[in-house]
Amino acid sequence: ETAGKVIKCRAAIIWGDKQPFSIEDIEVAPPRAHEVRIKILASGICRSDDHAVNGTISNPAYPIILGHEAAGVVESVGEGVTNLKPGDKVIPLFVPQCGECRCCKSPKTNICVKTKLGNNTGLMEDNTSRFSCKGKDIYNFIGTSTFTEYTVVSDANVAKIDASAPPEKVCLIGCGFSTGYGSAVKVAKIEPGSTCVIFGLGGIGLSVVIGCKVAGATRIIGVDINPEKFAKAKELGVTDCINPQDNTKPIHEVLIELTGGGVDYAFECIGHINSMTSALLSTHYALGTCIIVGVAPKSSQISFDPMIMLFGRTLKGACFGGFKGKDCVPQLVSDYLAKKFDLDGLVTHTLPFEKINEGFELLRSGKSIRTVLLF
Ligand code: PAD
Ligand code: ZN
Ligand code: ZN
Repeated sequence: ETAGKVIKCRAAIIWGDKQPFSIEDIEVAPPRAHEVRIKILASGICRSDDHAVNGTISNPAYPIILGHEAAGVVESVGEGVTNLKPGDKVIPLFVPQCGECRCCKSPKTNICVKTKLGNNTGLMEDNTSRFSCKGKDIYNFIGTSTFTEYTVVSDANVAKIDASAPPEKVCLIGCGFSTGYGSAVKVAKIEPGSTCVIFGLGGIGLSVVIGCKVAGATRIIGVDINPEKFAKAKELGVTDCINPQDNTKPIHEVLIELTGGGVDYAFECIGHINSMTSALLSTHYALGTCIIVGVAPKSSQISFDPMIMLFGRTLKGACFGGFKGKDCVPQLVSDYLAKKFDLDGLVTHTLPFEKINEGFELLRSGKSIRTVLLF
């Protein structure tokens, strides 16, 4: 019985700017009102975690526990938590769903006012931390923190899932898979017969590919500077692979020629401002839509001739594939179990949690799509 008590366990801590992960013994305090303590079973490594390590995106002061793509089991719940109980299998949500704010009440967005993306305080709602190590408080990451054996999240940041779901696979529904898949099926709402291009064939881009395929796109073009990504992309449904470095012409010109005037849908899944502009320019000038999924470095700016928007192109962006987490994550897990889509191919590596630094090396060297850490 651990309920109500401090739990001593291990976590991967980043102590300072650009430092490696350090496995430490930590203390995890019991959940307070409207909080849930979760035993993490599996956690994927996403490029957004690496952005946080590098300071590419804004993050709070160190020390911090990163990680946001996981599956686990509820260990205990705080006062006022009525919809979850110990033993429930869950996925933590980095985009919460409080159910009460203006955004949550609108069908037009999945963002909730409690979302910590871009303004990560690293603290719980009462401005305190549940993690400590060597007498120091440790910050959390975008309402989740999953590179730890136990975490505490707000009850707005957790979705209950089917008890039979394999955590080492469905953890990807906590970020990468849903982000890409939803960008295709929910944000773009691709029609059958569409032509699509995906810039960046990592975990996010390949999940867009899976969504394009499910939605019935007939031409799916993949763009990446790492040709080692092309074999898996083709397996998942990409019809044409292009390396921009093999062409002397700008990539958008290549794509406009290849598609007879531009694509119906372009997805930027890298996080580079230049490829965001290329993606926009590769869409058909009147009926094309560009969706920005990649996270660009903080304070970057894009400029383009506004005339390119005048004939009706659409430019959008989305977090977490436009899915409201509590409403959609349980269904996505059920759809996975019902084999409506297959995400197993995205998991190229599994490692014991202690080897987290090795997992990040696999991502940085371009060798992995997703590495899943097992606890
Ligand atoms: P990843 O590193 O696995 O994939 C990126 C891919 O882009 C790799 O295959 C690279 O080889 C390729 N690439 C790099 N530079 C170029 C270039 N100049 N031209 C073409 N290809 C290139 O990352 P990921 O798939 O985990 O994440 C991709 C981005 O999406 C990243 O910026 C991440 O922070 C962002 C993201 N957004 C959300 C969201 O909710 N919007 C969620 C999760 C991740
Ligand atoms: Zn992510
Ligand atoms: Zn809300």
